[in-house]
Amino acid sequence: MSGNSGFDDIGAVASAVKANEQYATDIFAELRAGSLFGGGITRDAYGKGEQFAHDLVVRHGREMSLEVTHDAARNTYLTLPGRDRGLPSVIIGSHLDSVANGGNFDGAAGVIAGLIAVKSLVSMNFRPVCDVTVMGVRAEESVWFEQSYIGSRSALGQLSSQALKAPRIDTRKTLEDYIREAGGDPELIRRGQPFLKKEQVRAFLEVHIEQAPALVDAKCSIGIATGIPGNFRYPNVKVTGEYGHVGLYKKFRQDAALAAAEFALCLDRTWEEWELKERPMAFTIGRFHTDPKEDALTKVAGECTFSLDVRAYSESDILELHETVLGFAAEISLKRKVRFEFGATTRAEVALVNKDFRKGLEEIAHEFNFPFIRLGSPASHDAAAFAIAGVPMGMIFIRNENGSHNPAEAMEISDFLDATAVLTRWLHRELR
Ligand code: HGY
Ligand code: MN
Ligand code: MN
Repeated sequence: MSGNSGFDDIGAVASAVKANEQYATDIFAELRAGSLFGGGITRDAYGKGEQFAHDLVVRHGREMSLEVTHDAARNTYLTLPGRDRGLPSVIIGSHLDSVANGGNFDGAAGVIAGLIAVKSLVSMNFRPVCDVTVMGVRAEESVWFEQSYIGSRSALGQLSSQALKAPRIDTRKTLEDYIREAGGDPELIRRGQPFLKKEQVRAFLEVHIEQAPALVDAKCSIGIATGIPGNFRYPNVKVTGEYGHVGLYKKFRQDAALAAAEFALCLDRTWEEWELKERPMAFTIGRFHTDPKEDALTKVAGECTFSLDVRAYSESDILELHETVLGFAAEISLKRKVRFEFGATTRAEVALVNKDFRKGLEEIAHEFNFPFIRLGSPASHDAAAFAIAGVPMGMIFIRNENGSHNPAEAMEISDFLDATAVLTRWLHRELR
């Protein structure tokens, strides 16, 4: 009995998910315990921390008798076979790496939500019409190799061969060497050989913590995504001026630090103008420093480097912001007699959520009486890589306190269970 016939009681879905509260709590605790390095949570891409997380979800997948597979990038796939295995599958997942000294929920909550959703469906004797795969994605955090969507783009045959050459910022070992040592096959990735062909994937659904306080403000446990911002990044912008004596008169200075600071403030003023015009964007200078070998209290800085991430929700806005950024650099270079070298760059396109999925998820939130808001994602997510590759995607956000990419990142298990119940019900409703 597939448990699918005429079965509309969403209460059964809610209680099946709720019954897994302790199980979910225990997995998060196990995950935290195995991710503690240097005092905080660090699941370094293709390092010990991320590998621990993949081993953990594989163990739980095996205990649930799911089929375990990996692809050339060593992404993890845990599959509940469907009634008709020839049909395109549904993939539910997120990334298992974290930033250094980050939180326990960024990415991992989406993989554990997938496990709980499958566990709940199985407990209801529900057999989906197609395969449902929980995916643990590799190396989503760009902090490690300064490349976007490594694991998901590899799975979809869309990772550039230049990305494979990228060194990890702390060890300088290349991505391809890490993939090889993890038992993967960088050559297959270089050839753009997809493990996931878009015609074989019916949907990609990602549950993820919000990583900003909109849901806390709105007093909602969940949010339904409308889109994921695209971005352009320059990890190492270098401004070169001239080192000089601390007493040098202003008109003779070629001050790299002030030039970089002026660039940042120009961009901040642009952000304020866009906010007034209700044009969503964001920019982040996460690193900003003079050269520690040369800088000094009594020297005018002759060099300053900084990282730049600029994101927005339409391709035309991204292009406009890119022109704006280059314009500021040109203006300030002339004015301060310095040189801006932007260096290597990466780009991720804007990704829109599939409208039918969004509507379906909102209907289900109403069914459960979960108050929710629609949200443009503040962060980028693997679901964007799927949408850009032509796989329809949807996202459910979980309210989380204290933001993200910091050790104070928090998430209530009850909010996690609300998001998981919506995910489970979507699978149950769409795949009967
Ligand atoms: O860039 C992002 O927003 C994601 O956290 N990697
Ligand atoms: Mn994330
Ligand atoms: Mn993140």
